[in-house]
Amino acid sequence: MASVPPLLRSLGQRMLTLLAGLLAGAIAAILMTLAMAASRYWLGIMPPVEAVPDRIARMLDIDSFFSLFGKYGGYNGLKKFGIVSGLRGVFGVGLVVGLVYALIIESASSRRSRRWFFGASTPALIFLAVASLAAWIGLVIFLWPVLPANYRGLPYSWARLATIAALFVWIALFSSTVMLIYRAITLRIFPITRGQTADPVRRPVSRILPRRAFVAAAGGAALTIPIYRLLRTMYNDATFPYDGTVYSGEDIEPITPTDRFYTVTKNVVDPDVVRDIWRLEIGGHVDNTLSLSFDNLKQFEQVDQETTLMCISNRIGAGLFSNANWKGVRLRDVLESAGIRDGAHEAVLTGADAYRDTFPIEKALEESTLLVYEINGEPLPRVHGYPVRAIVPGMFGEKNVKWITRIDVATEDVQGFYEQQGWGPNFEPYTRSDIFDPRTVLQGGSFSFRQQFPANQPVEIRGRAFAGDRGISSVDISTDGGETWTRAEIYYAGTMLTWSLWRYRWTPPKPGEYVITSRAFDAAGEPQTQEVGGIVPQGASGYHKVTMTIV
Ligand SMILES: Nc1nc2c(c(=O)[nH]1)N[C@H]1C(S)=C(S)[C@@H](COP(=O)(O)O)O[C@H]1N2
Ligand SMILES: [Mo]
Repeated sequence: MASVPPLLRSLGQRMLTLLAGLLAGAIAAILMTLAMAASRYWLGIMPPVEAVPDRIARMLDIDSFFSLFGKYGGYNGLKKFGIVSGLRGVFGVGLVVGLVYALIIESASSRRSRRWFFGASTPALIFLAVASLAAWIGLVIFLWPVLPANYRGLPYSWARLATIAALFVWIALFSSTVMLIYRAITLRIFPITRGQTADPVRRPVSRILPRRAFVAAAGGAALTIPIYRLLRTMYNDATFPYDGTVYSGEDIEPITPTDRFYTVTKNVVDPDVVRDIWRLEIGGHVDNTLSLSFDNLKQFEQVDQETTLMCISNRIGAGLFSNANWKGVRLRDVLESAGIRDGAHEAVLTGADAYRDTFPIEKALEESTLLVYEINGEPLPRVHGYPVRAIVPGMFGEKNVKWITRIDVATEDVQGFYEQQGWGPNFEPYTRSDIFDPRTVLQGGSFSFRQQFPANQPVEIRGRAFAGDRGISSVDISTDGGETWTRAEIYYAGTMLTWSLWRYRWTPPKPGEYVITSRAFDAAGEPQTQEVGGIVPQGASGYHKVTMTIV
């Protein structure tokens, strides 16, 4: 040891203090992650790990959104990627802050400065305070639109404050942990150097305490266990298994059984709303802002209404598409009790997940636009928006905001979650029809029936037809790819707001390939367009053409 030159020795010490900084930063990041996971799990507060990807998703245009789908394995893959990047980000920030903290505290100016709590020098304290404040303010600004999220259904006005407060607590916890751990694992000594007598000011240097560092590292490692368990529980509760559930198959019924109703959600873990703390706030351009409890809401006249919902991403022949009986109250009655002021332009609906969508005030005042709490005679299940969701007939599923917590009346154009990406501007589905029975398969971009059929034996072809809130008057079927048409039988008419189900019995004359297709007419007699359009940006159009092989 004696032969190690003093310069090298102090360099070695220097490296060790940087390691101490990294360790302090890592432990602080782990503790903050635990605090975030616990807040999300028990209090429903959305941590930046989840909020930043959610915020970014709203800023992407449709093309980037879909190319990310392709890159990360669909919506679910992208959601996972978002969370994993968030967790990595937190850890990365932790390491950087810890390192910078160590550098500052071991700098010449720190060595001359006074020490405050946790052994932090003035420059180190200023660094942490400025970095924390900047992070807090920066996050509040960047995340502003998603701050009202609260996955336990804390009322909208409180939810934003709760998130802002939680951000403060998480960041403060992180910063104080960096200080505390760094202090705990290092020892300040006042080395006696040669020439001491020439310099009366004795400046401290830090030396790492290996045993304490080891204990701290072990403690940090141990904290990953509860984090893992919380993340595991939330993973099991996540939307991955059911997001994108379709209602397809040859057994489609007029009313979709609740547990088979199609599902789409932007969330990694859906809201799990506590109904007793939940409120529906009405605000914006109204005479009186309201905060309605579930019981308050039920005081309005109750309505039962069958309505079909369909996602804008539902390709022709696909199943993001279902029909149910809903019970609730009219949005109009609720808005009128708040008093809509002159100049109202749009209704802006927000959910407990800070999902937002909008539609014209005229639509909000329509008789059939509802706030519902029952589906098919049972309370709304969690995945479909418990305790209350919007039903907006004639517009794509996007507008039917689930877990609704707030409605604002706006005087200018406000953009919804998907509208911001560039979907729309028209959110009314094209009239469409498709064949579900016999079962079809999509291969290389074209549909065919899964099985072959014998000649001269009748086969029953069934399908559905939908025209938003324009109703279906009739459906034609063609067995020659659209050359000639025959009227199909509508065996379930539904209402103006629902799909109709149709069937046609056909006896194929001789072996060969036939292209079966259908075209629906809305109640006004307008035919379905045959112009093929993709789902972007206003929903799909065109005929569902299915090849039938007769043997
Ligand atoms: N709060 C909230 N509401 C939402 C969504 C969401 O992610 N969050 N997704 C929308 C989309 S894209 C569709 S298609 C429908 C799906 O409703 P469902 O899952 O009950 O079928 O909900 C809409 N409402
Ligand atoms: Mo959707």
